[in-house]
Amino acid sequence: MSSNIQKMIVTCALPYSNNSLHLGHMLEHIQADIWVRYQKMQKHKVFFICADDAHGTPIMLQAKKFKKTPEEIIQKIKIEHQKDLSDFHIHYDNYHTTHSKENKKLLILIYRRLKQNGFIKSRIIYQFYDIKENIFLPDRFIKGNCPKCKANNQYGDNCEICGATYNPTDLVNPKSTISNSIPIIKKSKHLFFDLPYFSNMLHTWINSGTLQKEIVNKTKEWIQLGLQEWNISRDSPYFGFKIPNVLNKYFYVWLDAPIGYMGTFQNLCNKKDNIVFDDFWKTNSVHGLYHFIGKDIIYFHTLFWPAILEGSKFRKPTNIFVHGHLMVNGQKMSKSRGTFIKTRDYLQYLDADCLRYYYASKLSSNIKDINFDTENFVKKINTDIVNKIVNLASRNASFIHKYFQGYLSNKILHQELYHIFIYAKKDIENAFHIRETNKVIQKVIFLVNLANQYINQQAPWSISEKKEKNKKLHNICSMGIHLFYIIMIYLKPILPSLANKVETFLNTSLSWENIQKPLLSHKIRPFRILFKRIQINEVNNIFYKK
Ligand code: NOT
Ligand code: ZN
Repeated sequence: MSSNIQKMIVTCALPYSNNSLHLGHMLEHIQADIWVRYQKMQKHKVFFICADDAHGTPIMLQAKKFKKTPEEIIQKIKIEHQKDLSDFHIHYDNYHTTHSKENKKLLILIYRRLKQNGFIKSRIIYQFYDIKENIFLPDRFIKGNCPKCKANNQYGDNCEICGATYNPTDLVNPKSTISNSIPIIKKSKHLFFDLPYFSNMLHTWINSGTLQKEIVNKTKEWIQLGLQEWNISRDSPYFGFKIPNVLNKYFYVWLDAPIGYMGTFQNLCNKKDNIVFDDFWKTNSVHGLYHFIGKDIIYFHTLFWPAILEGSKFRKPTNIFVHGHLMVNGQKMSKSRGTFIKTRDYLQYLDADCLRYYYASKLSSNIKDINFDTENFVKKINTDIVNKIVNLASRNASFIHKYFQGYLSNKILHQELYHIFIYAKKDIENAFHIRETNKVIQKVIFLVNLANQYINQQAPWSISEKKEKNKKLHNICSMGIHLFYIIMIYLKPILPSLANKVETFLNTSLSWENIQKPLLSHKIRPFRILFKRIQINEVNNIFYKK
């Protein structure tokens, strides 16, 4: 096995420091965490990293509003984010922040290299400026009438009514959303990254790899339309890193955010002496670099990010894993409908494993949106986990304890059935690897149904002869436990908390390499409740609470 052990860095998109995490974020973190846990069970060396995305105008304005420093805000939010993630059993090897010395150092190194290589240009542009607040206005801080359909209250970048996209200076009757005043147009010199230069390289890169089809097509479309130079600077006041030797200018948050992947990894290397930064980031690195992201930020990861890396002589990503958005009962999450759920609100009522299981049952390798259907959720958890999976253990364990002192028998009674479970391994491995966890769950449910049918047919409860001495009873119930054991190995990446309890109950650890080794003559512990049935009103407490 040791010869094909791979080393890799896996990331999720870095959550912004200005808001709490919600169930939409969890879709991504759970998907990535399952994948990483699976890879780690295969003995691959995975560094799973993430960080808070700490810079930008919104965070600065928020700090001002609460009379705090941005540093105070981002520190508090980081603690909250990390607690939420760990309570969902998302296990990062390092969780850092983009507002770090490692990130600053790498950002400046990358900027210097890009500049030396001639990829940074400067030119004057005209933007809206709020004279009351003395600040240039980002697109999202200007509202006005759509230049096309005249709908009012539209943002500076696109119209939510007719879908038109435009420049903020095209808006009719523009207003600053910060001070409500009418902004003036002011000029300022900015720095641009020469993205168009990389068009050919990007074209080759997207076609050579293993990117999802939809992503290749989307990116190709953008390249064909013609790439634009990318403004990487922002005027003061801003919360971010200053650009060296340029007065009153900061790096745009979207430049230092992806570099945050590297900064976070650097920070991990600083803490551990056996990981070498360059091994992973030099141009010819053989190690993996995988980014899990949502479909709203494809652009940044298939255009800007690889171009920045190429232009500054670092390696490019191995793959970008894109997922769709979360919907609730068929609609976009919405605060007014009561379907915009923060992770903490969920955790107050329900176990993290319920959401992990539900998302896993829906997630695949395509970028379609995932619908959270509250009734289907309750049904799936109760039927699959409680009635089928956990019940398989409980209905057999009671006999093992009552009549056989907790020892499993020394034989596999029905080899044929047992082998169906073992042979499922290949399909399940493949499904995990290509992120088709919906198929993993389908296969597991197929197996658990077989196991329960088997127990129903054998009906251990109806064996009436002296039970203590009854080999048949012992073998049937042990068979049930063996099958449960295999199922729980398969489910361990998805349900870490349940797997943990099962390890205690089965008195062994659930590991992939032991799938073929039954627990013959093994002593298990008494069965205790492993999973609680959930109620629709618990779920409605979370969702439709106003
Ligand atoms: N904070 C951003 C967001 O959309 C994600 C940044 C991910 C890091 O929530 N970057 N890149 N590229
Ligand atoms: Zn419009």
